[in-house]
Amino acid sequence: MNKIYNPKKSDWKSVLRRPTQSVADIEDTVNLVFKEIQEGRDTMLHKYTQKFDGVTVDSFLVDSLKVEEASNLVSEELKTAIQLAKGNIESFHKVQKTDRVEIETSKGVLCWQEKRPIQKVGLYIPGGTAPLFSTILMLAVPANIAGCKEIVLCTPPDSEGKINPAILYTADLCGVTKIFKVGGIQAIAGMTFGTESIPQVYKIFGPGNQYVTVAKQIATKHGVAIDMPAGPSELLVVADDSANAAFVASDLLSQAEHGVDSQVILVSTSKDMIDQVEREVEKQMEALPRKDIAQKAIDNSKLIYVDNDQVAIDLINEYGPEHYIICVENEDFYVDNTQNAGSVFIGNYTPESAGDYASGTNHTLPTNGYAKQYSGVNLDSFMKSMTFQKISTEGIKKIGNAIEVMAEAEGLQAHKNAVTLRLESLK
Ligand code: HSO
Ligand code: ZN
Repeated sequence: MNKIYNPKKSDWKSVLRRPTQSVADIEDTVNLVFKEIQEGRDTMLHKYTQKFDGVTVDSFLVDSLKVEEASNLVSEELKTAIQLAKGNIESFHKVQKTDRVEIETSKGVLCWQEKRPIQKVGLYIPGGTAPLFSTILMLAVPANIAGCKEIVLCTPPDSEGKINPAILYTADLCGVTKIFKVGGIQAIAGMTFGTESIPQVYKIFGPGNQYVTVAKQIATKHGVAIDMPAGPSELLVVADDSANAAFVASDLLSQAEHGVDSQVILVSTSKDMIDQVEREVEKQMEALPRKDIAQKAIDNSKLIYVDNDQVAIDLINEYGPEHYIICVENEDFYVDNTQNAGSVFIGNYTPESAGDYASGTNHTLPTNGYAKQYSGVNLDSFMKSMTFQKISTEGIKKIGNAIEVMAEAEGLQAHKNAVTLRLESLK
């Protein structure tokens, strides 16, 4: 781990730099796959599933019988755990519902705003080294609460053409309407354009590798919205002597095991805590099945000592972590002054894993510093705000002249006429 003591402000940028990924060469591949799938639809989905996943599937749509079978392959213990998590995620996302807001801006001019669901959404769940069925809870549960009509899920088949039973079980439990056995760029392209099998959607959610990430960006050029620009997982912990070094180390490792490009950072006003955490990380690492992955991420990680809380909070706000754990005596200072973070975990008994799985908050969060301007996925991500207005004769008399004068000044006579005709009809 890299220890850095009192970095100069002018060095913060380089100290906090994330592992970079190059997208230039990926973009050409993605554009080609998009073009072919737009034209060749299912035929091209088959071609790319063979090419990238090395399997042939007879049908992309997973039939309901297979989904039922999968349920028998998931242990009761895991089902109970998933149900507990679902309940908490449901509760937290239900309270995010808002009432319509309404005001009579001028006498007879009634304006209101309310949220309506995005009708068709697509969820992408990666395959690979860890089957992240927990992400289905984070996406399908709020999609359902929002009232999305079509909730499509795409996930890649394994080398035998199968999907992990926990993914199928969770998707079914959370009200996914259709599950498709297709992954990578081809899945994103399929949901962007629609094929014979896959419906076209209006917004695509979910994490993925670099190819999926670039594909989602390309999808936006074809009129599809996406949840947010995604990147490797990140965790920043701020800890002082009141923290438990073993707990802190376990949290850092929990994110490090996601991928070799994960980034974990400890910020501390205690040199002793930094040394203790470093020793604990080394100790706990040994027993991890995903040690090889975690070790690479830990090699890039940083332990940063700063003199005082104010410098610490400035540095943290400059970084804008995806996940942020606060284990300090002066907890309120950090909580109140945090400006940029995806999700905040407070106190010695609030591991990030809680938010990853079961406390109720969403784990689909802005990475790469995007916490400065993006929110994590929440109920609103599945809705759009619409405005409505109704103007009475009294109302148009009240604001009509202002509209006429402004339209005239912009040189837009037809706009003015739309009001003038009405005002004259009322004389
Ligand atoms: N920490 C990940 C989510 C996750 N962790 C899923 C475990 N499973 C990104 O927020
Ligand atoms: Zn995680």
